[in-house]
Amino acid sequence: MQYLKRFRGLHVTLWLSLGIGSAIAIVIRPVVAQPAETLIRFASFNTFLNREAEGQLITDLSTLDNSQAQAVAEIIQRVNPDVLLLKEFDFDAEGRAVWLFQRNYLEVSQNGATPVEYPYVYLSSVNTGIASGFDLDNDGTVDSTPGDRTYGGDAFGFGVFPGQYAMVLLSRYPIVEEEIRTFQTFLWRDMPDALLPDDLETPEPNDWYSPDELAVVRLSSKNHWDVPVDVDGVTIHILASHPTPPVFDGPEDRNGRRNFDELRLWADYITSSGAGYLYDDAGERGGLEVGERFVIMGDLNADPFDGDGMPGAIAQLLEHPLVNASVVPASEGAAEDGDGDDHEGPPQFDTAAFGDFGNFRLDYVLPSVNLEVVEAGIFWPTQADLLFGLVGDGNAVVSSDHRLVWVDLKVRDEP
Ligand SMILES: [Ca+2]
Ligand SMILES: [Ca+2]
Ligand SMILES: [Ca+2]
Ligand SMILES: [Ca+2]
Repeated sequence: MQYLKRFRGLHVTLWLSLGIGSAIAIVIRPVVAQPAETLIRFASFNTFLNREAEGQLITDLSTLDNSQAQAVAEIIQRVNPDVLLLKEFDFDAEGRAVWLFQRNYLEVSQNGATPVEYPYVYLSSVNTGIASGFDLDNDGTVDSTPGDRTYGGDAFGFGVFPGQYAMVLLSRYPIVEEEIRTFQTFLWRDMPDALLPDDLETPEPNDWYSPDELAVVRLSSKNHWDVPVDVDGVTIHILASHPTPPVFDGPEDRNGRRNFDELRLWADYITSSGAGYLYDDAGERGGLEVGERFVIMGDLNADPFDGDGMPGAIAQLLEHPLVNASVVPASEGAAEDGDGDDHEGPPQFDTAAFGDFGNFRLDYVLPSVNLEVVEAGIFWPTQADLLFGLVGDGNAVVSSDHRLVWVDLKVRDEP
């Protein structure tokens, strides 16, 4: 593991490996009086802080000793990101759960780690668990009673109550609230050449959803946010999403197709000429201006090599000319854990551990080409590491079934 911390007046890079027989190196270099660039750590973490009942997360986080929340908080404290996107963090409109998570966990030292504070917080409602009023999973009934999987199957995004599996952005830098854009209500059918699924038992094409359903079916399974963050006068757009996993469906592959198009939304959004069809929740059209800086973050539920996603889904972003995917975050823990499975993908790049299904690369922090990557990594210690207990062996969830992914970016005044 490598941790990079900033101190007043000095940049201290501390290579600290807790494995046996390892070396420790400390490099101290002075910072010029008027720094022309800032080093910032961006991170994405699917925290698994979702619960089966509305309000349960608030109850859990009202304590100081929920062991899962402690492990999640310690991971965040150990990595110490500056801008952090949490996924699978249940939504409440007052932001009570995230307030409690900050006060009772992040701002409390976990196992001697330094507490972390995030003065800027963004969250919004998501499509998970919002009843559509239609039979979207085509099981023959419209389920509008929250609390079970058949309800989730008919919701705009899968969730057993409104707001399950939501997202939260935490930042040490100001969020430019008046310029936030969200795409919660953008309709799937309004994407040109959308990969609308087909009911294979009827001759008509692309008819899994009826015309009445397509008039309400939303593309984003949670939400797609463009949250601008002001880094010492430089605006960086955080493009946050959590596309649906490409599984839990039938031969029509409605979730695989949706995952592909949810990723395409960002590929089009960052290509100004291709984004004219997009409208946000305020009715404004179009995508990012040419030359803007951005970081696409999230559990994107798409592995470049393995799993049930549609071919080319994540390549829409990894191979996009405006995305800087030159540095692939890796970890020794993932390399150790994934060694020996039958996957094609290199195990050291995996970010999620799904037991018998193996490990997958699903979580991403993808900057724009006009941002320079200095370091990148995944919080996945090896078994010999003193911090291994925070992730465990993958057979039971200690903190999360996903790992925190981070990227250090150099932000210049002039790109
Ligand atoms: Ca239907
Ligand atoms: Ca149904
Ligand atoms: Ca059909
Ligand atoms: Ca793998």
